[in-house]
Amino acid sequence: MNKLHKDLSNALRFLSIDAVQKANSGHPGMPMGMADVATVLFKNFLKFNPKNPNWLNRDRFVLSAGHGSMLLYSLLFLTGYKSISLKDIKSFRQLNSICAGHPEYHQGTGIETTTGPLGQGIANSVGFAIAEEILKKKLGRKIINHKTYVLVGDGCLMEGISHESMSLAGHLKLKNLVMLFDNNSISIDGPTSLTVSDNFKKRFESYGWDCILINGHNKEEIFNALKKVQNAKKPTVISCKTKIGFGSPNKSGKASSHGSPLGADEIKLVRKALDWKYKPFEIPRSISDEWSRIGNKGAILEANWNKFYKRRKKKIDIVLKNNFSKALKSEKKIALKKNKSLATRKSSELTLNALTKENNTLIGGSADLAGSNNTKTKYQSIIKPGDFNGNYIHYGVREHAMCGIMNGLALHSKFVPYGGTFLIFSDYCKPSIRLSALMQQRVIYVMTHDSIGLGEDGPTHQPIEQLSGLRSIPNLNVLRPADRIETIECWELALKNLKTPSVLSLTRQNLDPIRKKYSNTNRCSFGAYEVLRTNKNINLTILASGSEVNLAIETSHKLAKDKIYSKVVSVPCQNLFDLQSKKYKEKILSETKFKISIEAASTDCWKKYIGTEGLTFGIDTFGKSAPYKEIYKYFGLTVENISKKTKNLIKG
Ligand SMILES: Cc1ncc(C[n+]2csc(CCOP(=O)(O)OP(=O)(O)O)c2C)c(N)n1
Repeated sequence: MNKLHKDLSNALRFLSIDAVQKANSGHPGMPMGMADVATVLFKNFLKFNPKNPNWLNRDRFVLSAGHGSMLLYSLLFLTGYKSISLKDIKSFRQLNSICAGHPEYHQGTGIETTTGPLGQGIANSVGFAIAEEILKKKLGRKIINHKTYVLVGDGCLMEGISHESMSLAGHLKLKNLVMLFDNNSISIDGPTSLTVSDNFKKRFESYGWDCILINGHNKEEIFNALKKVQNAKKPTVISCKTKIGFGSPNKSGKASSHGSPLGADEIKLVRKALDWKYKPFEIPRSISDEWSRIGNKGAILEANWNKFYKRRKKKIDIVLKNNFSKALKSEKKIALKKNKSLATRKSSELTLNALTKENNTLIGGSADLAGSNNTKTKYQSIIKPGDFNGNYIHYGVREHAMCGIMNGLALHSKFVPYGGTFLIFSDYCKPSIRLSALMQQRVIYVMTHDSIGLGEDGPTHQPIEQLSGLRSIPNLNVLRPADRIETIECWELALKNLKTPSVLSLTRQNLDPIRKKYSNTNRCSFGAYEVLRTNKNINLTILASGSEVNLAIETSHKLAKDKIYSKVVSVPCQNLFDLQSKKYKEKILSETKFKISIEAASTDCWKKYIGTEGLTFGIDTFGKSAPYKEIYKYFGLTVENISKKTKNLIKG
């Protein structure tokens, strides 16, 4: 091993060791084990410019094994990213430090995505690689031609999402995707032989990936493997046999180096073993200069690229332009003219038709439910193996991967990914939905069959607690429109909220129109708004969402016959309503003492609105298998039952 390589990789190791020791928590083992691979990658292959972390044609480096975050922070600091200083490294894992426990995405910092939940980074990187291929088709190879490198551990590869994502990546022949597998055979509980006997090579090859086996501490082998993948015809795993905690006399190769500080005494021994004579956090000038030189090369690369980019900038801006407003406005007018009973999943399809006719930054898809989720429009074509002219992805029955991949698509450039499945399977998507919200990414989840209204498929397919659960995720808009106009408005909200992902909760069954007059204002943007009142003076407020707004309207009319006057409030988005002014919220909620809510799902999230004098009509058990009108009846979600109980409440 030559001296320069040793110095460069040891700089990464010791920054990581010292930061973890100072924080008194963290994971030194992985950075110590993968320092050699990272050094060769950044020194010889990775195309990046620390002066412009947003450079469109940079290679993406994703640390899926997010617990090894100090490896990434050390690389970013040493190569000259402004986002991370030595002071930041010294405040690793402290409040508000950019060097958080696990990498947290912030645009323009070099941290490409938030990782930590193992395996997510793999799905994200498949999204990056797909985005690269689509963009390359649209803009040409001189503008877009880069790779995505994803560093994964044994843990990432044990997670189901790795199987789903890698299988799709192999199928699509994502030759620009390179996985660096930290094959150290250690995880937290000890050797991976406790749990895994996979033949990795066969596993990867069966997905359609190439697999190169190397010694992850041999500079030449690392170099040769990375050189080979520059002309890959398939996605490739470089399986790097490494020693976790490399250099630690007592802890290397052991789980004890995985997730705790090495300890002062052991660190002294590592310094000796690796011949590192410097104090904690000290990087000698000669070594830091070398790392800076590595970072500085990127500016030249970008400057050369810029020559082409500038020439074509106008065309690129047109290709990447999102102009959704015009399409949505005219769709609203058309919808009012053809106002008939329609399932909101169908209304969503009609909206998407209008959107995809004009815009090509929308990348649609579904987890094998394209026809049921109504996500594919006549203007979209399919992305196929090796052919990225299209804008619709058949994700297969891989919900979790779909959502992680959509995060990658959104992070990569200006693409707006949307993908469909049944609302019940949001449970299979949740870890990635949560990350869209945490990363403030505009990802749109089209979730149909959103209640017992789906009928005969029964309780396994009928969402109950999903809406309440999703609504409690910070920075996620759960949009449940009641008719075609609300569906258009909800799509507009999903597209306009650039830093908030959305779940569109849509029905299988037809719904009668609620909104019959054109309004320029997006009324759903208030989260809740009045759709009907049976008198000027009222003594009841009925809150409802989606398919239950019609039920609320009928109930309101029935109660009026008994001189109980009410207003009906459609609540397409609780999250947006909660953000309204105090005055607006009071106008909606404080007019009457009595309030009831109707939603064919868990009543949990309605309790905050109805107060102690109210009633919630919903379902707090599992659903039933039957024709849907019978199930509504079974759970008391009928005009008769709701009006009877409400009358008792008010009249005592
Ligand atoms: C989804 C998920 N489950 C569990 C964890 C907790 N966890 C963090 S690291 C780790 C073990 C990872 O092992 P490996 O990938 O081999 O990392 P190494 O020990 O080589 O650093 C676990 C279970 C997590 N971060 N994410």
